[in-house]
Amino acid sequence: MDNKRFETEVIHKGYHATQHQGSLAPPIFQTSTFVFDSAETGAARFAGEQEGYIYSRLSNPTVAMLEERIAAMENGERGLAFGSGMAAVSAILLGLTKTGDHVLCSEGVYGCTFGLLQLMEEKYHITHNFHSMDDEDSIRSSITDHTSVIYIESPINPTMKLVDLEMIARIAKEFGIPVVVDNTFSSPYLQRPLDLGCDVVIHSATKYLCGHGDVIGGLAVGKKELMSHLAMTTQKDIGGVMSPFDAWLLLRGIKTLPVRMDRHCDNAKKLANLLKEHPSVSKVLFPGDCDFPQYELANKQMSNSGGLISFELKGDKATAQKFMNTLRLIKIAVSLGDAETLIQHPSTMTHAVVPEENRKQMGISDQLLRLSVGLEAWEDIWADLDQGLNQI
Ligand code: 4LM
Repeated sequence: MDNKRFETEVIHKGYHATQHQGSLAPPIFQTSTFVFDSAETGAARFAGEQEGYIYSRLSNPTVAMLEERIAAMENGERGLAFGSGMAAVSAILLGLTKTGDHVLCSEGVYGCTFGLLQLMEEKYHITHNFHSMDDEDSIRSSITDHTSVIYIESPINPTMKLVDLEMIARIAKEFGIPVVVDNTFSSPYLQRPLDLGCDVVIHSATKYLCGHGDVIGGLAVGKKELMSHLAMTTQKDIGGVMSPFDAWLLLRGIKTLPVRMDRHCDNAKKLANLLKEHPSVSKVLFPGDCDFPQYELANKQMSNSGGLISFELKGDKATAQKFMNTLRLIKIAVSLGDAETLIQHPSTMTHAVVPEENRKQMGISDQLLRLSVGLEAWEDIWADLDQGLNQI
């Protein structure tokens, strides 16, 4: 899908005027259940013999519109909506594994995904290991007879390390193992893992897809057969589904994803360059920086470098916290992809649940900060960062 088509799809896909009496804004079908015109109709719908809505945990017209839209944006066959990014991650991971299986994972994931993998190991004996995923032979030798999923974030939260998605998909195909990619940091505007051969894409829709910091939601896209199976098992029976109102807010936010992402990316490039030059900053981790170790890979698989910058200060945890407390415009908050610039301290916030030893292995130091660059004038964001950096 080229960008022109993408920019049109984000506005129109899934909208069927005849179903909405011409309303330009889609209706919010705020209902838990749907009335059957007869007992036989209800029975036929439950038996899958007749199309139609039954109950909003199974499907809902507003949510279905969002699912159709995200499927088009990721160039996949079927989308599913969940009540949070973690509901999507858990439904997919639990749906693709059973007791005794093994998950091969990128070297770093969001803190709650780390927690979920630990829980799966403790309760269901589904093991996992983290792998740098930069050497083909080493990846092949880490795949065991029990490996049932390869799970990847790229860029990885918060270290911004990348995984070569085309390479992983090629290796996984040799073994017949599905590759699941959490594409939250890029959004489908910048990176489309299914086009690179991966099998399932997950989003915390809470982030760039929403864009306005007012929804918690998750989305997943993949082949129709697999997603339909997940819809009738882990989505329906665990039940972490999205509300119609949240789907409506997401449909609205998604319309402006391309224009917002362009601005996030432009702002982040300017700020990354300025941070690099500042004497209080020891390291900048940003895929759009030509000194970034995986700059070539970023150019290969992402159409732009995104709106997240992680950076290390010269100093320690106290330096990082002191710096955050000096900021005026920039908000101290977890989450990302909002209009407001947000800063957080991964080792005590998003990745606090990850034991220190694992954090070190992933590259999360106590002086690492993650900046989600917002849509404000970059000069104002820089003025705030600069005054803070000059105080430490
Ligand atoms: C954060 N992240 O980093 P829900 N996948 C990735 C994520 O970054 C997140 C989730 C899934 C942050 C939240 C506090 C790569 C979340 C989970 O929060 O369940 O929508 O997404 O700041």
